[in-house]
Amino acid sequence: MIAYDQVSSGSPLKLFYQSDLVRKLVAEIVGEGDLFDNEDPYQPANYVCHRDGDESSWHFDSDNSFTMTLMIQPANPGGQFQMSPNTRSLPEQNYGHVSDVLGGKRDDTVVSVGRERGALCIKGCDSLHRVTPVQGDKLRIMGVFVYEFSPGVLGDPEVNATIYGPRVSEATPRQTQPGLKLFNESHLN
Ligand SMILES: O=C(O)CCC(=O)C(=O)O
Ligand SMILES: [Fe+2]
Repeated sequence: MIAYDQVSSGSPLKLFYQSDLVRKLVAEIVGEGDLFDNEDPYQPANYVCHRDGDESSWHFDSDNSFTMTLMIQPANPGGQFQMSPNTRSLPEQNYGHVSDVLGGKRDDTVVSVGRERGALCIKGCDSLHRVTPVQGDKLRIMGVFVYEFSPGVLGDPEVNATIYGPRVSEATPRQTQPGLKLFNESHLN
């Protein structure tokens, strides 16, 4: 993960994220009203890089949110984005079906979503998904963007510590004053 504070201000990743045009376009697609930039120091727009052998295992993204990714450089080969659409339908968790997908018993429901360079993906939180292992020397580089439905939202410091490691956990006070800020759950799954 290359966190927001590590990306230079003139970077295309930040210009894209901060663009009113992009924010409005995404708000129209999502259809839940206005969107706001996340105000966390680390989370708003990140690069996620997968090297040879790296993968992301099956997971759901956090509830009540959407996730937006932009393929910057696909791997070759591997690094396929796979999903089993609508594995759950909250509040129904559909554990039986989830278990079958995880156990490889419902591969018939799994689709590979082609991600060419420049492909933007906006998805909800009900579909199990993963990234298959990257093979070879070509780095898989994905941009991940976090927009919010209300202003002033920060990331959860504990989640940030897990995602970004000691650099962040050592810089973040363990106790935060309740009620001052809204924390999202992690969108950066
Ligand atoms: O890198 C990807 O293709 C998807 C990563 C992911 O888990 C997500 O977009 O929620
Ligand atoms: Fe995810």
